Amino acid sequence: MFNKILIANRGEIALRIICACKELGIQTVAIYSEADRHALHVRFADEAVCIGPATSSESYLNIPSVISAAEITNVDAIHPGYGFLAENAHFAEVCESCGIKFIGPRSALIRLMGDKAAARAAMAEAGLPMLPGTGKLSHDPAVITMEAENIGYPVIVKAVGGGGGRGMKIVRDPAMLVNAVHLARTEANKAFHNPEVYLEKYLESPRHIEFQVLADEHGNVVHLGERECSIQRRHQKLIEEAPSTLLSAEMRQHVGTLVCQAMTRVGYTSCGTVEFLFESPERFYFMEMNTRIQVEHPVTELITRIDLLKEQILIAAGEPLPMRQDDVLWDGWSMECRINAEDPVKFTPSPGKISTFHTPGGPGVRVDSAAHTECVISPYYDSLIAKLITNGRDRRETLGRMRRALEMFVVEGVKTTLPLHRRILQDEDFIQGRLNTHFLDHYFQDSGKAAS
Ligand code: MV4
Repeated sequence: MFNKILIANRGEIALRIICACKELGIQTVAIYSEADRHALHVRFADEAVCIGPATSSESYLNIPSVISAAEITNVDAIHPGYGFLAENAHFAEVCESCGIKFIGPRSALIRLMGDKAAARAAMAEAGLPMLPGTGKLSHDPAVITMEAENIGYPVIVKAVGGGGGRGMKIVRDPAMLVNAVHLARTEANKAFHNPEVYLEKYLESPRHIEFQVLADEHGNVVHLGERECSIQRRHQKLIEEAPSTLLSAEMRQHVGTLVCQAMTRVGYTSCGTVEFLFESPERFYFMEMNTRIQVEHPVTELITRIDLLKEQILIAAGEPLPMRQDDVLWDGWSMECRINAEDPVKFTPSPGKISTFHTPGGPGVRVDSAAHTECVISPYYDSLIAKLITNGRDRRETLGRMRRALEMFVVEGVKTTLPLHRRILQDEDFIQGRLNTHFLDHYFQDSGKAAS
């Protein structure tokens, strides 16, 4: 087992990793930027190392600084959390070559899944259903035109180095295709330093549903069912729940089995998430795979009673999974609202000092947060200040708990997405579980759709 782990992250996920380490009897090392000197992850870790100035690129993203902190504190492993270096294959490779265990899959698998065209090819080969689409797109306008004709309009242009929606272009009119591809390449190059793009058939109003997996280093793979992530705005998820109102137990088992087979075929290890677009309860397509622990992992934890962080760490330590697929049981319902320090209308960050912070409690309520009264929400980092998660016997009870918890959540001093969540939780379509990825569009003047 690991003696000591360095946490290469901040905020709520750094605290969540510390929770898991404390329960496993593992020592923790926090790293922090000059802006985070007084942050809670620094207080709750056993040791802490300042690694640089507030700017992420000079601190949490600075590989030599992170590795140096790991070397001087003599840790066995690094947990990257989500964001920052979590899906940086080069960083995982550096850890591997320094004899520090990177808590995640091997660098080769991070690299594979980070290349969205290569991931599509690998997962198709491993048996997952795919939308009609291309590999890395040619530069020849005639070839591009022919590829789109073969797929059939509308098509969507996606960045090979992207994921999460940046640099996407929807094309409905063939006359716009070549220009859209050019624009997408330019944006992709700016955002990911990679101009490569690919085409996919565009689905008008799919649901975004993802499957959680755990795979150990001894060939055992289990799936923990799905999370419904269709409530998003500008490719940022706002609300997630488990299970999805769309899936029957039979479909869960069907998709879960395919996902486990695919993970076995590519030799995946660690926790991971396979994202799908669902066109109907029976028609679904692989979209991409995330090789990290995700923000929304608590909804799965609450209905399976499996501690995903503990399992991820134990897998990295070489332990065999303690459960088999038949041991994975789902009980009740859970939902997560992401509370961001943002203007809920303009969706612009709202940094500043929180003057009052009161979190709700009571039955079926969990709050994962590193915020507190008088804490400063820095403009340098992600604006997530808390995850409010509720669970209950069924969706109705879970929603009722979410409504009263949202009423009793007080954040003063910065603007937050709390009012938006309170509104969504009263929406009749939402209450009935009638969701798709464009659910939030009618809430805003600007349609929220990507430029097409
Ligand atoms: C799609 C899609 C429809 N068809 N792919 C990818 C990243 C995720 N954040 C959004 N993504 C989508 N990929 C195909 N083949 C629909 C979305 C999508 C979306 C697209 C444009 C504008 C807003 C959107 C909101 C949610 C999902």
